[in-house]
Amino acid sequence: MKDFIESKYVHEMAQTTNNLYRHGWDERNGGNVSLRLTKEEVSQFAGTDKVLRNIPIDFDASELAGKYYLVTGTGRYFKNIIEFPERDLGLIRITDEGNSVDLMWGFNDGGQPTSEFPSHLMSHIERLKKDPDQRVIMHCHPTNLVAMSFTNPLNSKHFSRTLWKMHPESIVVFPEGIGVIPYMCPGTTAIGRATAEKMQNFRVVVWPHHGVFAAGDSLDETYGLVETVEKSALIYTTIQSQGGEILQSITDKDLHDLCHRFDLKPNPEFLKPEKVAVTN
Ligand code: 2HA
Ligand code: ZN
Repeated sequence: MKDFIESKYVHEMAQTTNNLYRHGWDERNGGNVSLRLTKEEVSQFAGTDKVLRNIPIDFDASELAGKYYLVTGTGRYFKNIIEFPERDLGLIRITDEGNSVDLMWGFNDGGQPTSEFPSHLMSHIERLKKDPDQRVIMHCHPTNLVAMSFTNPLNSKHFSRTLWKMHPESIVVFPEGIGVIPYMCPGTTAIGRATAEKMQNFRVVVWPHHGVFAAGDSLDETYGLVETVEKSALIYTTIQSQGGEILQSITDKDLHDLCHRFDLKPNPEFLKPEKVAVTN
């Protein structure tokens, strides 16, 4: 029986956090990722059936009792996870009471889950209601998308349409659009609640002046979703740096053609042209 450190889950988590770092989206201890695993998946590996220690959490996660998550540690640098996975990652199981987690593997220098873990769990709860295959919550700081939150109205429809029109892949990859919340203090239950509420309808939620929360079935798919959003934001930024004057672009008719060609069910409200006044 292989040890959990040799599992594809640890390998994929180390690769993904390394990619996030190398993309420049997770400086220093920025960012956090959680991946839900099943009991069957976990029990194929040695050393995952013993509770190493119990860690209290600041949130009632009883709805997720018994579920396993591989999660990045608080204060850890994504730059380092690939080299020290057993120190900077932890495999936890939510206790029946839901006010603490049992550590089954990792965090071997006394570490704990990310400070955003309550926000992750709140989002996991919402995404699981939508689709039982959703396993990943990913938080990172994509530079161009964050920059857009200083120069654009903080409005879900406006952000979604702007990004859809920057590249034809956008509406294909996020036909439901993306959600935007107001600026809020990170690491709080309040931002977790606001994010989870948007997660009822979107897989990507923008945290203005900070970053993004994204959800998906797998680490690859969630990473690809953020990549596509950020690529459109980069094109937006590049247009601004070329003077900002748009001579020709992807039109509303072009969006409709994409929906038809790729059999998309886009957010019908976001397909309609924007009025001048926008609200969240
Ligand atoms: O984990 O990015 O928002 C560090 C952060 C908090
Ligand atoms: Zn952050």
